[in-house]
Amino acid sequence: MATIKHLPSNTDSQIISSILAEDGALILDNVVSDAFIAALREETDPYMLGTSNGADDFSGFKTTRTGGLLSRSKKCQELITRPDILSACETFLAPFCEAVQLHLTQIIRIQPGETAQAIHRDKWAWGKHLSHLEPQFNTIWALTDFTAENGATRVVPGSPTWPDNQSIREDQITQAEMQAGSVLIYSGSVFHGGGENRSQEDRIGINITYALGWLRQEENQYLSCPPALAKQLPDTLQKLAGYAMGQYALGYYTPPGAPGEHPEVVSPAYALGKAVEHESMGDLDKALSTTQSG
Ligand SMILES: O=C(O)CCC(=O)C(=O)O
Ligand SMILES: [Fe+2]
Repeated sequence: MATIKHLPSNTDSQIISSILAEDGALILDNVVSDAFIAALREETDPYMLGTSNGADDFSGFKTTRTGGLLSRSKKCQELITRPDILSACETFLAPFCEAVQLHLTQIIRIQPGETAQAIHRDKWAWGKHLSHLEPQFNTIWALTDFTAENGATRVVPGSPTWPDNQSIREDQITQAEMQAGSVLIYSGSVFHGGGENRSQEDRIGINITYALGWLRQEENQYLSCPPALAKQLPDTLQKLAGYAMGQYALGYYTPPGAPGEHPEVVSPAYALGKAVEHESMGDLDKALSTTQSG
């Protein structure tokens, strides 16, 4: 049976990127401490406990999914912007974009009795239109141990290049068993799904995913974290959330107001009260350059 490689937390981003391209998944062991997890849970447990179970089979009738973590949790913000993860993400997605963005934040709590989620590719969120490229870099941070019994993510290593209609055999599936504080990194193309929870305990993970800057985000960050909240974020997070131009002309807006009150065309950063270049659509030279950046 295929296995998921376990690597140390300081693994080089190039190595992460090449294993991810081939296997579609890997685990970095023991990246964050128990104290970090406790602090994150203190911030997020009230929201998790206030979340109802999913309303369909895919979301899971015994699974809670809690989002909006960009504005709800400082510890989650730390995870989102970890330089080692961002660097691996940027290396992995560089062939397909100028900039990466935050795609979603979600605490996934699989409760006892939950059945296995259907095996899928996360990039199907955009339909089956992206078969030819890799749009996504995903993490699930284990907040509890992930075991075969409690619903550790099921993964089909080596599946990123398989056709969308490939039928998956049970013997091709393994599970991302890992200790709390470890992280499963997986691509948008690998076949995988949440596991069945046959234990008496919750399996809790925090799913933080990133996508090509020119795609629509799965979690709408402008509504989950509107300008009034985004103003309080560090610059890197504002940009990752989407409060920046995606590339030339991508994502500009026209501020509402009286005639002449505002510049006609501005970067989303303007909504955060930032000084922006008036009437600028971004970096035209970069957009028209014939050399590839990635
Ligand atoms: O919770 C998990 O282990 C994976 C869930 C998943 O793949 C999904 O909801 O798309
Ligand atoms: Fe998934």
